[in-house]
Amino acid sequence: MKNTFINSDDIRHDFSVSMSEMYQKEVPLYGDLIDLVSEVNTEVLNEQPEVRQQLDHTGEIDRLNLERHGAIRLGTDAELNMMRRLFAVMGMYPVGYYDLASAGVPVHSTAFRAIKTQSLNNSPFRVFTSLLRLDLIDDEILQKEATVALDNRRIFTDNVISLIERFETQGGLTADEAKRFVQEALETFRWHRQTPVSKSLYEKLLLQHGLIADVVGFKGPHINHLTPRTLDIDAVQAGMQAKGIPPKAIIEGPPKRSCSILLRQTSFKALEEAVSFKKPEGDRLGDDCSKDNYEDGYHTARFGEIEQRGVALTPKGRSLYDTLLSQARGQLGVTPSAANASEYYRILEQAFEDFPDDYQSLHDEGLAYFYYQAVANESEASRVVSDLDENVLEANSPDADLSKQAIDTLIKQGVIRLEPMVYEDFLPVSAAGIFQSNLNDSKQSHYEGRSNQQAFETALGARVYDELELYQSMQAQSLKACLLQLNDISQTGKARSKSA
Ligand code: OOG
Ligand code: NI
Repeated sequence: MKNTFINSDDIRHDFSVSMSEMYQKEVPLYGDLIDLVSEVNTEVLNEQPEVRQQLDHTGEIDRLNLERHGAIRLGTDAELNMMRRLFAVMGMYPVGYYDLASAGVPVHSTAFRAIKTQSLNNSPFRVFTSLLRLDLIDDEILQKEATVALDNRRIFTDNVISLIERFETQGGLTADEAKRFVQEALETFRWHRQTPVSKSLYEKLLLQHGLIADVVGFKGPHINHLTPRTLDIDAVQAGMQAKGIPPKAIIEGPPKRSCSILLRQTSFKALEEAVSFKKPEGDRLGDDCSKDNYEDGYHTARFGEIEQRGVALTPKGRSLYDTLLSQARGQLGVTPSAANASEYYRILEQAFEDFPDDYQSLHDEGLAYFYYQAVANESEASRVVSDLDENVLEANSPDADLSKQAIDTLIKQGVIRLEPMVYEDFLPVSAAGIFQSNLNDSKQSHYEGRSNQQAFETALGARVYDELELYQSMQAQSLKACLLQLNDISQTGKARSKSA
């Protein structure tokens, strides 16, 4: 008898719910943040029916209150490789490559996420995953000590590894296996108060970089934040202050606009948490966890974040975004901070006046990605379909300009509706800002950044998906489906008038 396997989207959904429950217990302030976000979202949906309608048309309304993303930091190639296999069980694949060394953070990263529209709507949960670059530490002795510490840890349970192998050989997991998988996988992301390293090693690592201490100093890649999606990040930022949740100084990303683009993010500051460092003599006593083998200390790394997502940009739109952002930062002249926040926002808003702020222009100028939806009735559909070039109708016209013109006309005639495609990825400059504001680092590190996507992919054991290609193909598919639907509506119309 053939086993029935659980859909990966459902495993991902269950995992993200369990992860959120675990994190709310570990970091109660994150629970307060979730409450605030859901209050603000309810208000926006009540007061702005057009926002509700748009989320309804794109299918995002149902996913709004689900978690959006989390982040982890890994220490070795082998950890990254197994993590890829673990996420594949949940239908999450590596998308994008982010080099953060050039921004002073010694990691490179990818995001594990679903890649199909329907899967994203079933569960949008994603994990920003960074790999530490010990090759950037200039102190050779410390580099060796860190390598030994990382080589000695095991971040995956034996059970999760056998379930991953089972998934790979069977091609899926049964209901019972999926349930065990979620519980076992969660162990990797749990917080461990007792460190496997001594306080003195931890402090040396900390002096190199807060991030190195956060990875090498712990038993596993504890989830360091979870991020719900809000429909009004400015309201949440203000609300945090009012609720005594200490916010990060500035909102990263583009300025406030009528048509949100890409991603805006802010967070509450990382908490100082009590940890127990292994005493040097504790090493000789093996895994004896008794209190006597540990001494008290503190670590700062875990926080809560909020994001507001907007439309995904094409390469042309993205390059305009990058130009305007760096123009604004250049004009400010220093890193944006609490001291210059209002000045920074003013400059940013001014710079972004050059970025069209209505969906029609974003579409017509090829700056953003959209879903195409057929909204014609039978007679309209018959009329436009009979006028259309066969090639355009089958979405395989060799003449791109002709197609574009024909589609633009259909949009103007109101038989095709445009809906913005939400940006599912991250932004390197913003990510660096998030890292920095949560590491409690006063110094600014510099790394002679050789970006190294190839080494990252070798460690991963796979190529990362190109996010722009994914959006492009989602848009192309949606256009094809939309034209097909127009054709269907028109055929139904014809059949009906014949039989009448
Ligand atoms: C990841 C920081 C980046 C984001 O949303 O851009 C990030 C980390 O702190 O490990 O999560
Ligand atoms: Ni984040």
